[in-house]
Amino acid sequence: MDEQQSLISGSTRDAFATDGVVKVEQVVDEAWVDRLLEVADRQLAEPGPWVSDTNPGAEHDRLFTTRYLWQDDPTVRDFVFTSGIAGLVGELVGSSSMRFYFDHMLVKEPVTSAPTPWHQDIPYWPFLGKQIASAWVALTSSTVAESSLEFVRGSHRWDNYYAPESFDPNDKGFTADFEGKKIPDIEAARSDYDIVGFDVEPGDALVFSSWMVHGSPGNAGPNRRAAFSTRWLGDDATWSPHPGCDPTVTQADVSVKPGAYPADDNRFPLAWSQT
Ligand SMILES: O=C(O)CCC(=O)C(=O)O
Repeated sequence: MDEQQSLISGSTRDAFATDGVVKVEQVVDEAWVDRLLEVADRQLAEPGPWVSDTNPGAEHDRLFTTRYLWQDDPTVRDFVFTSGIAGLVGELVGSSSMRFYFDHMLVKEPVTSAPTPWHQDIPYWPFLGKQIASAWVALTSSTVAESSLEFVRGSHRWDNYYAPESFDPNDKGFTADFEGKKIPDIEAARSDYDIVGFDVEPGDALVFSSWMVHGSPGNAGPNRRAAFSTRWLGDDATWSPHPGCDPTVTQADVSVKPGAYPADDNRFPLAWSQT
């Protein structure tokens, strides 16, 4: 992905602004995919501290996520700083620079019943800003019918901020402390929404606004579904810690005051800027 600018056409940028999500095909090469799959294997065998796991140790029916690996895992660190993914997201959100927030590995073992609940990312995070987005990179093939991501098209423009939902139906975790509006039951009224999903191949990226309502079904298929999401902060991001947000980085960890741009090079390093 050396020439990431040439990968994004004006129409892709327009689609991102209108829909809140785009698929960029084959933007991450096979060598990266293989290295990231090894990270997934290592984490499944020896999970880091920030894990959500619906069925620990099982080979089936398990939604496993682990996050915030970049400070300790050299592969993740390399991916964040050298793969070109930061620039891809920066171009799409129209920012002149991108700081990194965190990485998130998501694995659905074969025949997993747990869906990823419909949610918006931004209320989980101690930030506000419209140029905050994720790049979800497929590490395995998946179809919408099985376990790929779905989005409510244009929901980044709804001006809503819904209570975070835990990915583990048996453990509300940090989301329990949030006080706010519950997300509507999208699944029960799918035809009321403009839902768009993407079949993906390894190396495809779904880049989406942190305000987008999105989710995914369980994994009905016979193979593991794995994806690696990185979370990015553009020029308009402001530090906004609140009850019920992700505790990986708290006020005690940062040199930033609430309401300020997160110019903290230790916690939110600059990974890309427009030259
Ligand atoms: O992979 C999934 O099922 C969910 C991913 C997700 O919600 C995200 O990357 O924000």
